[in-house]
Amino acid sequence: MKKKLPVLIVNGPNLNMLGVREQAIYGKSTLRDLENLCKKTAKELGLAVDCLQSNLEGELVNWIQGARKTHSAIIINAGGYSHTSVAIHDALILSELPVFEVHISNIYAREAFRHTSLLSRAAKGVLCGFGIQGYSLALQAVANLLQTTTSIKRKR
Ligand code: CA2
Repeated sequence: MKKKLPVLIVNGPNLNMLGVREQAIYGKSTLRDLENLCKKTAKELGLAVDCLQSNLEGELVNWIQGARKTHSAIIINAGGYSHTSVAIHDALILSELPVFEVHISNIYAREAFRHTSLLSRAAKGVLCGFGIQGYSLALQAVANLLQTTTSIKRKR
């Protein structure tokens, strides 16, 4: 059986500050906890993950572009760039990979400027308000999708 490519998990600006401040909104978990949860969930699902975080928009774009041939799917929380970045939207479309967008908080229960994500049009699914558990749910969605895709391919 062909080995599955890893899933790229991309976190954007300020997510390196998780667990340090604003615990009422984002919870107590740190970025390290979040990444460990992703690795544990991925292992249970028979997937591999690469976890990256950057505060720089261009670096996020470069990683997404690079994932086209090396990864099977992208799970992204682009932080504040979700609400502003045409460049990240375009890179996600160009990647031609299945994309799941995650937000730790429920962006619709917050300030109006957080209610629109420019990235959602490029996503197969959006999870928000589930805390860091949202990343596990997104990995389950990826696992289901890849299984379906593989079995459809096998049937042909
Ligand atoms: O809810 C989410 O996951 C967000 O993507 C988090 C972003 C925010 O700009 C989005 O609107 C929603 C912020 C990243 C985390 O910022 C922190 C700031 C201080 C302390 C901890 C995290």
